[in-house]
Amino acid sequence: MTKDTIFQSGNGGKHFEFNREVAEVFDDMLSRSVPFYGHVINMTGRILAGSLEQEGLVYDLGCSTGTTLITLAGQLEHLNLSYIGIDNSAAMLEKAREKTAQTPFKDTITFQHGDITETDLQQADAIIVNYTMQFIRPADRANFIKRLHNSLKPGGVLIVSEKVIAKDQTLHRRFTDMYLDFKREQGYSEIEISRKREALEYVLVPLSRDENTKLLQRAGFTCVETFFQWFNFVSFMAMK
Ligand code: GEK
Repeated sequence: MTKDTIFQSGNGGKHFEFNREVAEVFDDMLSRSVPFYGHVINMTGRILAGSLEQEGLVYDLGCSTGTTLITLAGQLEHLNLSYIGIDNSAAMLEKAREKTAQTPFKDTITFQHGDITETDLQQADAIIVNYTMQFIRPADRANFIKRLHNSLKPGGVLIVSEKVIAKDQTLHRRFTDMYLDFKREQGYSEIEISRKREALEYVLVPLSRDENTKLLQRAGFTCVETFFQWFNFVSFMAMK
């Protein structure tokens, strides 16, 4: 895994982009920037194992380098599932295809290049949107989730993980401090942390846990629960 050193040098105040440079170090970046990343994938697998039938279709929207689908295909090998990952970064998908080609799952996992707010989805049994809705314009999120609801079969499962803001200012600051400590413990320097924060401003726009829950409920999901939270990172499960 190539080490993420992107923000060790200045990036000239540019906004964060999912380009080739980022794709190259993305797996290291994510494992050092998203607390309990591997655990969330593992819990997602457990949820799908308990909800899916023997056959089915699973989407991963904002699939990046394919880590989630490759891990799930291993964890759910006893089921006969097909997996589709969609991302609008060609560089991410190139990595995803390279990684998948080295696994036994090259026939079950496919990738599509596209904007997940516009791409037509087939009727699916499960949809995963991990750490990606936060990059969609807030005004577009209600429609986006409605589309996911329409694409799921009755009984289908939606998994959404997001960075969130705490509604109370003091708690928000405390949670943010916890996250900064996490990044320092992962070996990121103060300057790297602050440059990335600046680059992500207006690009990654988190909502609160309740706002996300309401979006899911308003889109028609009757059962919505959080199954994991680490300070300002939350994973939701919703069923149609
Ligand atoms: C993981 N889920 O490993 N259409 C398609 N792709 C998009 C869009 C869009 N409108 N907006 C952003 N992306 C992954 C991690 S990363 C999270 C997801 C992060 C894609 C973008 O290209 C990137 O690959 C991904 O969403 C977000 O669990 O970097 O914090």
